[in-house]
Amino acid sequence: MPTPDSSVDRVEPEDAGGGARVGRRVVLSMLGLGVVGTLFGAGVQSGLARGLAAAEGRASHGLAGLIPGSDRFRIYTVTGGFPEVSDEDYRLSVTGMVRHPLTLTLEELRALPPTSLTHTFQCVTGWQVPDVHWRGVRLGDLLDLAEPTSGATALHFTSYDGLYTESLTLEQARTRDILVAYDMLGAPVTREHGGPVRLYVAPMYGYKSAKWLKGIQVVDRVEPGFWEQNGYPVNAWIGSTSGLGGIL
Ligand SMILES: Nc1nc2c(c(=O)[nH]1)N[C@H]1C(S)=C(S)[C@@H](COP(=O)(O)O)O[C@H]1N2
Ligand SMILES: [Mo]
Repeated sequence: MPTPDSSVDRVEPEDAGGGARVGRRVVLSMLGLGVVGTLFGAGVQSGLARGLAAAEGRASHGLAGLIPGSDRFRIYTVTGGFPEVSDEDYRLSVTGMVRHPLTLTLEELRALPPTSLTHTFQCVTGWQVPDVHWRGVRLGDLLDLAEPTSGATALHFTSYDGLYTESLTLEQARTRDILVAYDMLGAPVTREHGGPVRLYVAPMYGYKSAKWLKGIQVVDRVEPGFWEQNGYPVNAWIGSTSGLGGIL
């Protein structure tokens, strides 16, 4: 069972056990298993979780491959490549249900009040990297600038890879330990790790931390992200009962 790191505030699961399991059919077909069993038996759920972990591993074996980094991160990409976005060309947009849509350059992001944190990076498949230092702008601070309008309840994140997406509720997004990160391990986020800018959602499994962050759309309902459409729980709190970490 992974233990949440004590260096950041604990955030209790809001809807433990309620993680949506959409796209199970898709995952099962990816795994060549067909649609069998029931979603609700614990045994089946464990089997499904293991299968999903295998699917994530398989996704990392694209052209770019699974590259065990020297810092013990595994470098993931679902497209088989790493988008190349120069510091000069980088833009982050915050759009949708906001009073003030934003388009920020890297320079503008770096000029905003920074937040740093150190936390264990934890992939749902079981690997983790302790004491990773991050620096960036709190997602909550960006939202304060953009001012979501009434009726907004969720965020939809897109990536410069054109495929990866993620989601958070607006309430989750306002917790302290979520960064739009431009530094990692004391240096600019590398291209492999999702630079120049990636999301880092400290209290949740790694799949929430979208790399090559392109856009944040403020919306009125949670749209499950890439892995969530393939069966991962939308609720990704580390150690929550609906996470997969406890059985891997
Ligand atoms: N764009 C994009 N973001 C992504 C992924 C991905 O494949 N593509 N993988 C996710 C998963 S499952 C994990 S564990 C982390 C891994 O981060 P790393 O590749 O920097 O180690 O990135 C997350 N963000
Ligand atoms: Mo992951």
